[in-house]
Amino acid sequence: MRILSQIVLALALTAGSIYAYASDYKVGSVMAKHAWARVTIADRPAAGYMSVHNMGGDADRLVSASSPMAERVELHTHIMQDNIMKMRRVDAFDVPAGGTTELAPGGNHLMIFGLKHLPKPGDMIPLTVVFEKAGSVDMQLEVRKAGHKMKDDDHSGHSEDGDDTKHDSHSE
Ligand SMILES: [Cu+2]
Repeated sequence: MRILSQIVLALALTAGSIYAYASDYKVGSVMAKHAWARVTIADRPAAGYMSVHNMGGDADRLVSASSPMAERVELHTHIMQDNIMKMRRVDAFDVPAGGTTELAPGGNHLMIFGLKHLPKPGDMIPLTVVFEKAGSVDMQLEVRKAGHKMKDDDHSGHSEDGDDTKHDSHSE
């Protein structure tokens, strides 16, 4: 039994990427969980989501992200303007001390531009996220189908399709 569990552990370690979605990515006192990406169609940017927990006593900020699989990654948020949900680029996402910052559909998200190839659901997008204080951490975003919503999402009234159309205005 003991030997078996050691073998299982060894397999799990070598096949790390397969279990990436279940992984927590920790750097300093910051931990990212539930990292996933929504990919629509070619030529449209993908969106990256995760929960960021700050277990430390000092506020931190997510200041940038990049991927070897993409041209660039921007930090975006949604704002209501004249009753229309719009996306706006921001410089950072605050991660308060002892708090959680959610990157989720309809709110803060990472916008992934210029993917070198179109990933399929279940594929991974490698991503490096940089925190002002904690430093940088490498992670994998699990690709999910367009329109997918996490069960614990509660962003009612947000249109997934409209969201995607507005991404076009960001492409230059
Ligand atoms: Cu966006």
